[in-house]
Amino acid sequence: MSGKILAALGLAANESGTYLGRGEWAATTDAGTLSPTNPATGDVIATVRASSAADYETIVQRAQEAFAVWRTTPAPRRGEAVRLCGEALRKHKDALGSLVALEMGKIKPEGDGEVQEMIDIADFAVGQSRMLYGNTMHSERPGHRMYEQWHPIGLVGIVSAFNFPVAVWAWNAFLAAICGDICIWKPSPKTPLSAIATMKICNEALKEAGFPDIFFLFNDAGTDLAQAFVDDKRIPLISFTGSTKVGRIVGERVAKRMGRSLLELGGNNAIILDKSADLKLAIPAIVFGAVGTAGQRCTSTRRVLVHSSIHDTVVDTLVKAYGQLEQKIGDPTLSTTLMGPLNSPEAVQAYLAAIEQAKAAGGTVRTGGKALTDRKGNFVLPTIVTGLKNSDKVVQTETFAPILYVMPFDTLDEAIAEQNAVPQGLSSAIFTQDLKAAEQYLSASGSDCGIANVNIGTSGAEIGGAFGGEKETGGGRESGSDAWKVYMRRQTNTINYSDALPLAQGIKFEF
Ligand code: UN1
Repeated sequence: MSGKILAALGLAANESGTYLGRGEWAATTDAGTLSPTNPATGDVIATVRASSAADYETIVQRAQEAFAVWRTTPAPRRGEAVRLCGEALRKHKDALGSLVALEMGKIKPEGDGEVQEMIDIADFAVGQSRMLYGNTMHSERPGHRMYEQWHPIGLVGIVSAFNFPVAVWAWNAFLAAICGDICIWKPSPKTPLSAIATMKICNEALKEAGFPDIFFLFNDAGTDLAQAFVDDKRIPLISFTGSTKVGRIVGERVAKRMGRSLLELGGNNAIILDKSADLKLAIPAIVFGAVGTAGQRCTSTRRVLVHSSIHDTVVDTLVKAYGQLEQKIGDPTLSTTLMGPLNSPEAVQAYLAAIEQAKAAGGTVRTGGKALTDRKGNFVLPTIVTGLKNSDKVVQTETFAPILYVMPFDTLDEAIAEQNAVPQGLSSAIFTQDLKAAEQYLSASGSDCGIANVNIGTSGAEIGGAFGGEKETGGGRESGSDAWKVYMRRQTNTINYSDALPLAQGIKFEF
C-alpha cells in the first residue's frame, strides 16, 4: 500500500530532504536521517536524508538571489506562478491526500480535504495578487500627496506541524509568493515525505513554465538547523505552527533579533450549548470536532459547556455516537474509516496520562479512556470525561488527542466566562437558536477567541477568513481576509509637488 502511494508521487524509499533550488535535491548523506513512520502500523515508510549546515547556507544564499528577481516581478505575474501550483495540486490531489493519510494518520477524506485547502488558498492568492492595496491619505500640507504601499518583506521561514503537513505551508507560501517573497520550509520531522512530495509537485510546475525558484525545503534531523533558522537575521519573518511550548521559544528568539513572527499555537476550544441548542446540529459538530483527525487539530473541540437542563441528554447522546464510532477506527487510508491513529506512540502516552490526571481530579470516563492494544499502531478510543471543573489543570491543558470534557453551566454569562478562562484563544462556538445569546456571544464581551462560530463547530475553518487566535495561541493570523499583509512591509510615502516646504504640525523653522 505504502509503496503504491509513494510511487504515485514519484517518491523513492530513500529521499533527499533538501531542495536547493535550480532543480537540485541535495546529495547530502552525513546530516542524519528521518524515518517517517506509518502511525497505523509503526512501520517506517521511507528514509529521508536530512540537511547539513552547508545545505542550509546554499538555500539561504540562493533564496536571497531569487528574491532580488522575484520582488520586482509584477504581482499578477507572481499570481500566475501560484495558479500553476494550484493546477498541479488539483492533478495530484488523490495521491497527495493519500500520502498525508499514510504519513500523518488522518483519514483519506481529511487528507484530500487538506490538499483541497491548498488548492483553495492558491485560487485565493491568485485573486489577491491583483489586490495588494494600500491606502491613500489626505496630507495636511498643501501640494502634498500621501499614500502607502506594500513591498515584499524578503525571505519567509515556514515551520509547520505534523497535523496539517501540507495545507499550513500553502496558506503561508502561496500568499508569501504573490507578495513577492521567497519561502524556506522546515516541515515537521514526522511528516517530511508529504513536504517533499508537495515541493516536487509545485516546483516542477514552476520550472516547466520557466518561473524561478521561490520555494525551498530543508529537513533537520536534530534541532540545530531549526534554531539557526529561527535566529537567522536574513529571514525577516518566521511563521511557526506548533505547540505553545515551542512557539514561546520561537517568538522570544525572533523578537530578540527584531524579526517578525507569526505564531499559530495551541487551542483549547469550547462549544457552548445553551438550552435552545438544536441537537441535530450540535451533536455531529461536537463529534467531528472532538474525534475528527483523532483530536489532533489545533481547532479540535476539547470542552463542551452544556446548559444543565440538557446536560445528561447531551452526554448520553454523545456516548451513544462514540459507541458507533468505535467500529470505524482503523486504517486511515481506507474509505470506511472515520478515525485513524494518533501520530506517535508519545501521543498515546500523553493521551493516557491526561486520562489518569482527569480521573485523579475526580473526573468520570463516560466512554473510551483506553489505548487499543489489540493491534499495531497508535490507536486509542475517543473519550468523554464528565465531572471535572473548567479550572482543573487537565482541562486547562491542550492534550493533542480525542479527549472531550463535558461540563454543565446555568447562565450564559457563566458559560462565556468559563469558555474564556483558559490560557489559549483559538476557536470557539455556540449552539443556540436565541438571537440575543448568539449576539452576546459574538460581542466584545463574548468569546475572546480568534474564531467564534454560531451553530457550527470549532474545527474545519474555511480558507477565506483570517485564521489564528489570541493569548497563548500566539496572536498570528494567516490564510484569508487581509492576512497577506504580514508577508509584506508597509511604506508610507509623502510627495511634495509644491514650490514650498511647509512642515507638518505647522512648525516654523526659518533661518
Ligand atoms: C491546525 O490544526 O493547525 O480549521 C489547522 C481547521 C483547519 C485548519 C487547522 N482548516 O480545522
